[in-house]
Amino acid sequence: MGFFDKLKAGLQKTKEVLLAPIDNLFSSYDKVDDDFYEELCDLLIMADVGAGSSQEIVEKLKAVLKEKKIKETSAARNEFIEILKETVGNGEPLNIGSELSVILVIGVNGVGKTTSIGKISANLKKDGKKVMLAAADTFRAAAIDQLEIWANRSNVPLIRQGEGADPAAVVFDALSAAKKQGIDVLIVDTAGRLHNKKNLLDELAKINRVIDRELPNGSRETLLVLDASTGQNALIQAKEFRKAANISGIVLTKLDGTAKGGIILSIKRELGIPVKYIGVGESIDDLQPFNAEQFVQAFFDTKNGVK
Ligand SMILES: Nc1nc2c(ncn2[C@@H]2O[C@H](COP(=O)(O)OP(=O)(O)OP(=O)(O)O)[C@@H](O)[C@H]2O)c(=O)[nH]1
Ligand SMILES: [Mg+2]
Repeated sequence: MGFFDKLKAGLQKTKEVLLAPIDNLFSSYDKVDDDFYEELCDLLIMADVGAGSSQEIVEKLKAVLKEKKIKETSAARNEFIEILKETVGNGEPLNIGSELSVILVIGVNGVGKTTSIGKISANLKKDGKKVMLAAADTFRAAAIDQLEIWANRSNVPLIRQGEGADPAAVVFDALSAAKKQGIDVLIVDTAGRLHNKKNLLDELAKINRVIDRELPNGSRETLLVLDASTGQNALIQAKEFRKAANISGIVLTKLDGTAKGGIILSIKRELGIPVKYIGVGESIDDLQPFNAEQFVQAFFDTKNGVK
């Protein structure tokens, strides 16, 4: 199965709670009216789109339909699809320069940081980049071993120290090794769980200071990994991490099998950060750069039925 088919299959549950009721709504009304808009807004909110974003989508639809003098729900549906496309925003490419670039990967435990790093390495390697990984999640020995498995899988070097080592020191080592070996992209795995939240945010700040010092002009990317199945909670996590890091992109994982994929419609508005990758499964090719056009197409492709 190609990525598009996996995406389509993965979005199935979200379609059941978001698309199917909305399609029912569009077909149960001939013409749009206030009740229609109100019901549409409720359906969006129930599908984890978030109250603010849901209202904004409905207001935009109202404005467009008024401007184009559209009253029939059949024509309104096409305008609705266009608005959703706008709302998810465009994917943006990774900020990778011609010199050594660093991708710092952050997020709470279990969201899919290490797995995503493995998949991004494989992606970048396919594009001809020389990739290196840094195991800066030193909180658990198993975390380091897990990253090593991914490093071996995509055949890229890994810089590691022992469990409990200072993560900033691991990053320092990795930066020196990467410079010596002419690496294009160094990807840094970080801990998602520490003794407390303050430690975690302080540690990230320290890692950032090391990168600032050792690679002042290098291209930087800080990817926050969010688990789509946590729905609106993911936004709360994002707001916390923002306090410690300048997040440049979101990796939205686990869109497969969740009914809460509607979260993707509130990320741009609530965070103003582009979604750069989406994940739809556990294997190496299940993470791809985000493409809004493809996403919306997969979402509305009902050739094989919504259910
Ligand atoms: N279904 C599905 N599972 C995923 C996806 N991405 C990651 N996972 C799974 O989620 C689990 C956690 O992934 P990890 O990569 O270990 O998460 P982490 O953020 O590194 O976790 P910590 O190291 O504990 O902070 C693993 O079982 C992954 O296989 C995805 O897109 N879809
Ligand atoms: Mg991990």
